[in-house]
Amino acid sequence: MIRLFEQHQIRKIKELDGMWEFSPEGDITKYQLPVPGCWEQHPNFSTYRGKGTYRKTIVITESSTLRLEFKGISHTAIVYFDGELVAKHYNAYTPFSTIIKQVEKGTHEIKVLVDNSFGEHSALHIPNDYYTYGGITRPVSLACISDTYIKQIRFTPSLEDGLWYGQLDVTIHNTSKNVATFNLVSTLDHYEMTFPDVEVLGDSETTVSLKQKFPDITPWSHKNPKLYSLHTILSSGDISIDDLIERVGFRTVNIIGTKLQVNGETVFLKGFNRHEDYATVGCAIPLTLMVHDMDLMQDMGVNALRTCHYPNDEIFLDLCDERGILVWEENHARGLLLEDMQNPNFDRQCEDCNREMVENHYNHPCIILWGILNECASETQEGRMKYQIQYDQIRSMDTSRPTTSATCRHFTDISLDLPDIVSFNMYSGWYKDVPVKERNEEEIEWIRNSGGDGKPIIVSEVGAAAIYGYRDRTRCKWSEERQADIIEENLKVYMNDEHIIGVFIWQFADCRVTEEGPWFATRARCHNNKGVVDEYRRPKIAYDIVKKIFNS
Ligand code: ADA
Repeated sequence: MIRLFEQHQIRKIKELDGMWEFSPEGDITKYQLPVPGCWEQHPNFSTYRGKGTYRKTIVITESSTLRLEFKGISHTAIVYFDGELVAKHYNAYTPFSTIIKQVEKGTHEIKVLVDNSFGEHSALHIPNDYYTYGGITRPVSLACISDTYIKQIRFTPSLEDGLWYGQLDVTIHNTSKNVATFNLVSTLDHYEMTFPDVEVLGDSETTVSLKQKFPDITPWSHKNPKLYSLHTILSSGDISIDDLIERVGFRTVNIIGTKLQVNGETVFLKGFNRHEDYATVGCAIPLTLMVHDMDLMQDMGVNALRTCHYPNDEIFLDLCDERGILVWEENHARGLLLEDMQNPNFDRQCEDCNREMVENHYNHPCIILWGILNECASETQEGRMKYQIQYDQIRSMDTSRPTTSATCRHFTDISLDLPDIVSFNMYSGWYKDVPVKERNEEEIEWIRNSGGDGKPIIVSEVGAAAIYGYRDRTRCKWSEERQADIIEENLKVYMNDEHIIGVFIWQFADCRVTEEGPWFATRARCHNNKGVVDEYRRPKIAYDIVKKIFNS
C-alpha cells in the first residue's frame, strides 16, 4: 500500500511490496526479506549496522518510460536498474523517485545498496536517542508513464471574506526531446478546472496555476475532517495519457496575536510526540499498527501530534487527515551540537530533507506547522544562521503554514526571534526537581525578553520515564506511579497557562535507542522509556491520567 486512497485511474502503477532478495555486505548468502521492512527484524541482523544489497526482478509487459519511487530507505540508498545507476538518496524519512526512459518489455533487475552506518557521510543519522534502522523501510512503487506525465500537484486553500478559494499548481514533466502541447483538467467535487493548450518544451517541466472559488465546500477541521478528491487528467488531443489523484482539505492556519487559529477558530494543541518505532517491526510500521497507535492516542483524547524528529510515512499522515489530527511535522534532526551542524554534509542533507518534506507532504490538511532542528545549536551565532537559512527555505516553499523549532537552550537561545511560534522542551520533575509552575513562569518570562515576545508558545516536550510493569509504592523515579504524577502535574500547569497554546507529551510509546555512543548509560533496555505505553503498546499507569486530563 502506497497511500490510503488510490492515486491513479489511468497511470499504470505496480506496488513492489513483498519479498526481496537481501545480502549483507561481504556475505554471499541470499536472504529473503519483506519490503517494506527493517533488516533488524531478522535474527541475524537485529543489531546490524552497515551495508546490504536488495534485489528484485520485475517484468515489463510493454516498452515504456518508468517512474520508480521509494517512500523511504534507511538511511542511504544507491539504486541500479539493470546494472545502471539511476538514483542516490540520503535520509530514511523522505521519498524519492527516478525516471527510467524507454525500457524494453521483458525482465529487469532493481538493485538497491542500502547503508545505515554512522560516520561523517551522515550528518543527521547519528548515534541518538532513537534508532536508525536499516532497510527499504517504506513502500516502493513502479509506474509505466507516458513521456510526459504529471510530476506534482499543489493545492493551497484560502478563506477570503468568508469565501473558500483554492490555488491549484500543476507541474508536468516532458521527458521526451520534443516540444508538445497538452490539456489538463482537474475536478474537485462538482468543480472543474481546465488548462487548455499547455506547451512543454522537450526535457523540461512546466507549471500551470489557477485560483478557483469554491462557494459551497465543507471545511476540514479536527471535529469534521472533510476531505475531497482532486483528480487531474493530462491529455494529448482526445487521449488521456496520465492522471494524479490528490486528497485535499479546505482549512487555513493563522497566528492571531499569541493564538493559533484553524479556520478562524483558536485551537489548543494537546498531543504526543510519536517516534515511528514499534517492537519487532522497528520503523516499518504496517497500517494495522499505525491505526492501533492512532486509536490509542485518540482514546486518550489527543487532537494533535508531533512527528518527532523527522517527516513521517505518508500513510500515517493520510490517517491524520482522515481523523482530523493537527500535525506538527518536522525535518530530521535531533540534538545536534554546533560541531554536528558543522559536518560538511549537514547543510545539504537538511536542505534536501526540507525540500522533500514540503514538496511531498504539502497537500495534507492535517499538517498545520513545519518544525525544524529539534534542540540543535540555536544558542550559537553560526547555529542561528543555519536556523535562519532553513526557516527561509521552508517559507520559500510554503507560506500557508507557520514554522517553529523546539529548543532546550534555556536562557541561552539566541534564535527565538526567527520562528513564528516559540516551542520549548521542559522536563520539570524529571531531569530537574523544580516546581513546574514557577519554572514555567521563569521560562515564559525569559522567552518574552529574548525575541519571543508576542508569539504563541508551545511546550513541545514534557514527560518522565517509567519501566513498564515497574510499580513501587515509594513512587520513586522510573516507577509507573512517578511518571504518572509528573505528567499530571505538568499538564495541569501547561494546560492552564494563558501564554501556552499547546502541549506535547514526550512520548507516546517507548522506542529503541542506539547502543553506540553514550545512550546506553541513561536508557535502560537501550530504549527511551518515556512512553505512556511501552514498545508493544502496553499501557502504563500514566495512560489513564492523560486520558482523564486530555478528555476533561
Ligand atoms: C529531548 C529530545 C527527545 C528525547 C528527550 C528525552 O527533549 O528532544 O528526542 O531525547 O529529550 O527523552 O530526554
